[in-house]
Amino acid sequence: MAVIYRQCVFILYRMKEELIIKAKEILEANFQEGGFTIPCQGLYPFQWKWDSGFIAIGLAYYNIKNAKREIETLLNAQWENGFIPHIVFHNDSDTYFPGADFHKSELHPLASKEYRSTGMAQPPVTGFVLQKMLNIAEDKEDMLQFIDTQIDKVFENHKYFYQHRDIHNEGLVYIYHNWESGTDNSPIWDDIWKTMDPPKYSFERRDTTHVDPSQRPSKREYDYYLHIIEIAKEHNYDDAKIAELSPFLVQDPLFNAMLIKSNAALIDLYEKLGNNKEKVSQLKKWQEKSIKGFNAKLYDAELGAYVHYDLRNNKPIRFISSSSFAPLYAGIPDMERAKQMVNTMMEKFGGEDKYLCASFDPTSDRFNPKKYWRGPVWINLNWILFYGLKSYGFTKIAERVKQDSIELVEKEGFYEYFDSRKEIRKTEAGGYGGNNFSWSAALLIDLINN
Ligand code: 9WN
Repeated sequence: MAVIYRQCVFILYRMKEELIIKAKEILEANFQEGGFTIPCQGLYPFQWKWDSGFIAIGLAYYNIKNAKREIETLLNAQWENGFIPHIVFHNDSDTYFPGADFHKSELHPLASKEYRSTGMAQPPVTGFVLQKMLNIAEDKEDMLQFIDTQIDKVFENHKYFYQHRDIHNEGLVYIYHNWESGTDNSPIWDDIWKTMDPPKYSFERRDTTHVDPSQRPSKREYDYYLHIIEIAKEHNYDDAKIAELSPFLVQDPLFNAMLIKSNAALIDLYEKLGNNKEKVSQLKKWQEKSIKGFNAKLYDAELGAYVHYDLRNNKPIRFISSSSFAPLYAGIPDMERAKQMVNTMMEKFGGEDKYLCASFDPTSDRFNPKKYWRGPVWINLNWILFYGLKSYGFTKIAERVKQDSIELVEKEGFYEYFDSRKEIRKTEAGGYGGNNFSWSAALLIDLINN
């Protein structure tokens, strides 16, 4: 018996070692000369903001130099007003649409003069990524010195959000585009699209030449996406004008939870660095207000989860997605709420026939298990949920999220997203979107090491 047990442990150990080797190969292949990592070849040929953060975490385990470069390169593209763009177009590539010529970041007077980019943000993960890099690094002194050279840029980015994106002074910042959320075609936005009637633009999609169109947003959805950017461009990406005119203006629980988690990380890091009393006290003020505003406005007691709020149309968007549980990672709910959330998660997303955690409520008629953010499991959201659940003491469920993530990658490969239904594996593969996807590789390295 003991021999069989030891053999099983050995096989599992070897399988995990092999996964780590493959993950490192992917990250190496996707690392570019300019000092950044593309999310995957062909489909996403530039540097993306929240991808870069997750990637730096994986790199920190075995290549500190590249982990630092990843962050430095991203932050070098910061605008003079503190804004950090969602895509930095380091190179010319025609495999992606819409590219730099469409976004025209140069319209904004304070945009980077060195790098072309988009004029929209993505979830602010960089603060907690720096903290995580410090935890991983063996040479803490060296990592702290590096953090010292970068941290003010992240602080300025948070200042930008609170100054320009919290129009009602609630401690909650808005996103003006679904691409800012990171969860691009979530069914959460469907009712907002119904309030819009954009022109039918003619353009050449590139994503559907890399990936089966049934796994990507529709042409009409792209019309909505482009239309919001056209409005922002008409006003040179002016924040006040966007807040006044954008048909899409949403307080997103995932985006705000990432900001709050990063605030806490910046407080911790500034305290470790010393001599930053004013910044720490400013961060604490933002933090207190944000957590209060978040709990007062975004929790839906009937659904037992946090929801998005549509600021343009003044109403909560009452659907549950994996973003609804992200606040656990930032310590936002009290224990009673956390328990309600976990009940909701297990009841709707957690059946034994499913992998945790679908990106959208599997019991909803808007759920689509193959289509991008309308249902598939994403490794970055699972990573956020793993740490969130663990921090509240839901150890077993956290462990399941972790094991499900590892099993999915082991079975299917390092895909961008995965089908949550276990039974479909009997007849077909369940890994979708881009393959050899960087954050799936990077975060798996971290999960296996934890
Ligand atoms: C638009 C890069 C990005 C991720 C997003 C994911 C997808 C882009 C796209 O890819 O979005 O930003 O063209 O579909 O939704 O979360 O950062 O991996």
